[in-house]
Amino acid sequence: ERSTSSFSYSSYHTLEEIYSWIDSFVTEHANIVSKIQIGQSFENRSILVLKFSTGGFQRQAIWIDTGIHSREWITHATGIWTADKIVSEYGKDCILTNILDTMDIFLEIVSNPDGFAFTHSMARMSGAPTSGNGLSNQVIHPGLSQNRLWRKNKSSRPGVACIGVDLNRNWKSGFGGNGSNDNPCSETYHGPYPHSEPEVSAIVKFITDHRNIKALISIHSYSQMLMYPYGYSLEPVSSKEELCNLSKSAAQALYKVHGMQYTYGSISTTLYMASGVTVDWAYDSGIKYSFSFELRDTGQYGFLLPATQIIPTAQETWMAIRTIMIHTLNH
Ligand code: ING
Ligand code: ZN
Repeated sequence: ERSTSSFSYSSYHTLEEIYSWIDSFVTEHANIVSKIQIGQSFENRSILVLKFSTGGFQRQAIWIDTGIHSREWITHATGIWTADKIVSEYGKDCILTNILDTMDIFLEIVSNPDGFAFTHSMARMSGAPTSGNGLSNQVIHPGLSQNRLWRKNKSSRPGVACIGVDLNRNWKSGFGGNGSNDNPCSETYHGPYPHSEPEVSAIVKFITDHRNIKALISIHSYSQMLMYPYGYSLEPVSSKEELCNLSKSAAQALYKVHGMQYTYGSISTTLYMASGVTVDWAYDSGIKYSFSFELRDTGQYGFLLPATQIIPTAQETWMAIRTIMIHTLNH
C-alpha cells in the first residue's frame, strides 16, 4: 500500500485510487478512523463508510455523504479533503476536538460507486439522456465522453429498457411525488419502489440500526446552496426557524473563507420540488439537522469544475459543516 503522503488532494481521482487512499488513510490513523463496509452496489462494488471516533459506544453521530450523483466529482474530492482535515485538526481545533470527544462522524465518500466508475470510463454511450434534472443546461464539450455526466446508479431490471435509478429520488419520504419521474429513462427516475437500490438501502439500514444519528449532511453539486427539508412539499418543516437560522450561520461561515455566496432555504422553495430525497427521509426519520449542500459553482463550469477549485471549495465547505456540527453538539 502506498502512503497518503503521495496522494494529491487537489486532483480528481478514480474509484481505485480513492479506495486505495482509504486503506492507507485508515492504516495511518487507526487510532481515530476505521472503515466500515455497509453494503454492496448493484455491480457488487463495496460501499464504504469512514468512521471517526475517539471511543465510547454508539455515541451520538453526524452522517456526511458525498457522491450520491456520480458526475458531481467536486463532492467526492471535498469528502476526501474533509477526512484528512478531521484527522489533522483533532487535538488542534478545540471545537472539532470537543465534537469528536462527544460524537462520532460517519463519512461515505463514494455513495454511488458504479456510477462513479462509469463517469471515469471513456467508452461512448449510445444516446442516453444527459440533462433534464432541472439545473442549467450542461454544455457537452466536444470530445468529452457523455459517460462523464452520468448521474444515476447503474441498476437494470428485466424488461426495462433504460439503466439507472436516481439515488436522490429513491427514498421513502415523499416517494414518487413532484420532481421525480416514473420513466426509467429519465434522469430523475425514482426506481420501482422506495429503497429499491442497494446504495440507498445500505444507508437506510446503517442509519436505522445505529439509532443515534443527530445530523445528516448530503453533499451535491452544483449551484452554491445550503438547503433543508422539504423537497417533496412546499409546507415548512416544524423546525424551519432553527434550520433557517443555522443555514444562515453556516453560509456566513462559508462566505468568510473565500467570499463565495450560497443561498439557503428549504429545497422546494430554494431550488425546485424534488421527492424521495435523502434529507427528507432523514428529517422524517427523526434526524432534525438534515441538510443538503450544492457546492460550487453556479454554472460556469458546472459538473466539470476545474481541479484548481477543489481545495478552496473544500475549505469553505468545511467551515459550514463545522458550524452545523457545533450546533448539533450544543442542542
Ligand atoms: N441537485 C439535486 C437533485 O437531486 C437536490 C437537488 C439536492 C434536491 C438535495 C434535493 C436535495 O436534483 C443535484 N445537483 O443533484
Ligand atoms: Zn446531485
